[in-house]
Amino acid sequence: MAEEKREEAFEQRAEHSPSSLVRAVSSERMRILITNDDGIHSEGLDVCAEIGRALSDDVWVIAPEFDQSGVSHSLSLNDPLRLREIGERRFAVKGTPTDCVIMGARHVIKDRPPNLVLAGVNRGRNAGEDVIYSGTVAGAVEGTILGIPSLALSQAYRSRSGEPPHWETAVRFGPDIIRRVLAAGIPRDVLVNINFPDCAPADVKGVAVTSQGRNRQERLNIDQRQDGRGNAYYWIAYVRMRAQPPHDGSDISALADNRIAVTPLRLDMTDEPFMTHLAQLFD
Ligand SMILES: [Mn+2]
Repeated sequence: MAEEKREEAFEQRAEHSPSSLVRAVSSERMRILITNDDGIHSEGLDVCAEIGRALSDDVWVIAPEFDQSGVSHSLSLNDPLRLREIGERRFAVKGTPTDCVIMGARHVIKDRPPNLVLAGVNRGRNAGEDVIYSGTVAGAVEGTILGIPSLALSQAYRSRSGEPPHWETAVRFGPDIIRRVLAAGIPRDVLVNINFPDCAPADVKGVAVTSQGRNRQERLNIDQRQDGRGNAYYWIAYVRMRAQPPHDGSDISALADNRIAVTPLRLDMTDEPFMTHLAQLFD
C-alpha cells in the first residue's frame, strides 16, 4: 500500500471512532510502568528505567525475579505470585512479565494505574518471529490488553561476540522516539516494538518504520549432549547464519542496515484475506 493510502486509512479509522486513538497524557503527569523479561538484576532494566526517567519522574519498576526470556505470554495460574519490595517504586515478582504488568496495574499502583508501559530493554533483538517467543514483547502486549499505551524495547547484540550490548544506543535514541510515537497516539489494541541496532549511537543510520520480518527457521536446532552418567540431554540452540537479509522493509532488514526498527504490532492476529476465503467454503 502506498504511504498516502496507509495514512488515509489510519486517519479514516481515527475519524470513525475517536476512541480508537489512545493518547498519552502530558509528560509531567505520565506514570510509567517498567518491566522486562531478563529479570530484576539485568542491566537492560536499568537502561529502560533511565529511558523512562527521561520522559517522566513517576517511574515504577516491576520486574521478574529471574530471567524469563522465551516465556512469551505465560500467565502464572498454578503458582502464587510473590512480591518483593526492593526500593522506592521498585519491586520484584516471582512470575512472568505478564504477571508483572498485571501486578502493577491491578495491585501495586492500582490507585493511579500507569499510562505507559515500557518493556525491556531486552538483551538481544526481538525481530521477526522472535516477537512470538519474547517475554519482553509479551509485557507490552499485556499493557495493550489492559488499554495502556505500551512499547517493547530491545537492543540487538551478538551474544557470542564477548562484547557487551551497545546500551548507550537505546539510551540515546529511545526517549525521543517514544515521545514522537506518543504524541502521534497509539491506536487501541496496537503496541510498538522497537529494536535498536547492534552499533554505537554515532553509527546509527536513522529510524525505519518496519513490518515484522521472517527469521530463517532452519536456524532452530537441538543440541544433544551427554551428562556425567552418559545420558543424553538437550538444549534448544540457534545455528549462526551470516547471510544478509533481503531488503523487504522488515525489522530484520533495518537492523542489518544499522537502522532502528519501529514496528507496530496488533493484538488481533486474524488473517482477513484467508478468513474471507474460508467463509466461502462454509457458505
Ligand atoms: Mn530477554
